[in-house]
Amino acid sequence: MTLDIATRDTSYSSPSLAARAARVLRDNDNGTVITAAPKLYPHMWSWDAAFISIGLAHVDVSRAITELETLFGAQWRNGMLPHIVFTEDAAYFPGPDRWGTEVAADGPEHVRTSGICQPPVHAIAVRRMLDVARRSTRADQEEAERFARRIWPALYEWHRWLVDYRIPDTSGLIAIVHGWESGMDNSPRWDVPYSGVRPGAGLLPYVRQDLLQVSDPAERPSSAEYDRYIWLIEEMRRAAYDSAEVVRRSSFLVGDVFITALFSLSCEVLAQLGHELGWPAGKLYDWAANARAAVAASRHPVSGMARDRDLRTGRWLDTESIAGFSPLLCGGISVRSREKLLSTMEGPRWAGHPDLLAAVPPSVSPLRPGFNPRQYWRGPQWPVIAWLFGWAFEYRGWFDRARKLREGGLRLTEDGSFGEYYQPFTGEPLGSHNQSWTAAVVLDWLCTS
Ligand code: 9WN
Repeated sequence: MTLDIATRDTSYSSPSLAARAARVLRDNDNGTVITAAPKLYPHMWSWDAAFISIGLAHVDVSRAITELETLFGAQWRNGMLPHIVFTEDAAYFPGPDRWGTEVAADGPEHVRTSGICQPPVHAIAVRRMLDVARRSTRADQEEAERFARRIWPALYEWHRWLVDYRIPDTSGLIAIVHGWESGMDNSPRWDVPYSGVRPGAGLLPYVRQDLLQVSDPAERPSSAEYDRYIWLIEEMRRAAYDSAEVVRRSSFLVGDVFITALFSLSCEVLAQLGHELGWPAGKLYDWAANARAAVAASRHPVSGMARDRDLRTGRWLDTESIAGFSPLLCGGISVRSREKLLSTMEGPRWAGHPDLLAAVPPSVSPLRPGFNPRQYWRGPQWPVIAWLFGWAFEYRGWFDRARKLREGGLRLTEDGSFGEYYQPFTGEPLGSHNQSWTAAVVLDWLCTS
C-alpha cells in the first residue's frame, strides 16, 4: 500500500512538510475518527489518538478535541481506556468479532472496542493541546480549557483503573497482560514472557490482514508471535474481560517499566492541570511518586537501565531496549545516574551510533545481538518515541536535549513519507506510510520551533 513518494533524496522545506503532514491527517479522517493509518490500521488506537490530537491542535483545535472525546466516549465503565475503538472497516485482524468484548460487564455501550489498554499518554496530550491552543485565538483557548476541564475526571478514572487493577505485586510496576498493551508489540522485551504463552487447542484459525498491507512481511511480527497474541485474547475472552480475573489468569503478566514511567509523568501532569482547572489532585501525586520509585528500583545494577519484570516467574528481564531509558521520562534517580543514562542514550551504542542517519534512539541498540534494522520494534526508529522523550526532556527543562531530539526526528521524517517506523541507517520508511501519529508529531515539531 505504500505511496511512491519516499526516497532519501527528497527533503521538504518546513512549510511544505507541515502542509503534507496536515494533509495526511485530513486524508486519514474517515468522517468519524482519524484512523491510525490509511490501510494497515483503519481504526482508532488509544495512544495514537493522543498523539494525533496533539498534531491536530496546530491546525484545528475543535477537531483535536473531537478526537479525544471519541476515544473517551469508548472508555469502559470501570475506567479502562481501550486500545482500539473500532470503525466499520473490516480490513484489520483481530476485529471486534474476534475480540468479542460484548461478554464484558464493564464495556461501553454503542461502540465496539478491544479489551486491553495502551500506554497512558493522554494527560500529556491534553496538556500539550491546551498549551498549543493558548497560543492561538481566544476562542481556541477557551474551547480547549472547557474541554480540559470536562475531560479531567475521565482521565483521573483511567489512571485510577491502572492503580486498582494493574499493580498486582510489590514491585509497584504497572502490569500488562498483552504485549500490545505496551505499544511495542514484538519488542525483544517480551520474548521471555511470551515463551511462557502456549496457544491451546482452542485457538481458532485466523487470517492476518497486516501482511497484505506492507511491502515486506519480514517487517512485521512473525506467525508464531501472532499465535500468542491471538491466544491471549482467547484467554481474556474466557475470563469475560473481568479486569481482576484477567490479571489472575493471563499467561502473560509483565511489569512494564515504560508504561510505569509514563504513568508517573502523566499523573504529575494531570495533577498540575487539575490545579489550573480547579480539580483536586486526589491521589495523583502519590501515584506518581510510587510509580517513579518502582521505575528507579527496576534499574540494572551495572548499566543503570530500567528493566521490566516477568510477574509470572518473578524475574527481572535484562533485555535492553529503548524502555531502559524510562527513568529519563519520570525522574526519581540521582543526578549522577541520570547523567550516565543520558550519555548512554546519546552515545555510540544508541542515538550517537556513527552509522545512524539521524540522531534518534532506535527501538533497540544497533550493537545488541538480534538487532534487526527493518523489523518493527526490534531495531527501527519510531518518531513518536523520539517525540515523547523530547517532550519529557522539555518538561524537565532540558531544552537543548529536547531540541536535539526534535532535529533528529525531523531529519528522519523530512522525506515526507510519514513512515510508521524507519530503518535507522538508511532512513527508509517502513511499515505503513502516511501513518497519522508520525504526521502529528512532525506537525508539532515544526509548529513549535
Ligand atoms: C496492535 C497503531 C498501533 C500502535 C502500536 C503498534 C501497532 C498494532 C498492530 O500499531 O500495534 O495494537 O496491529 O501491530 O505497535 O504501538 O498503537 O498504530
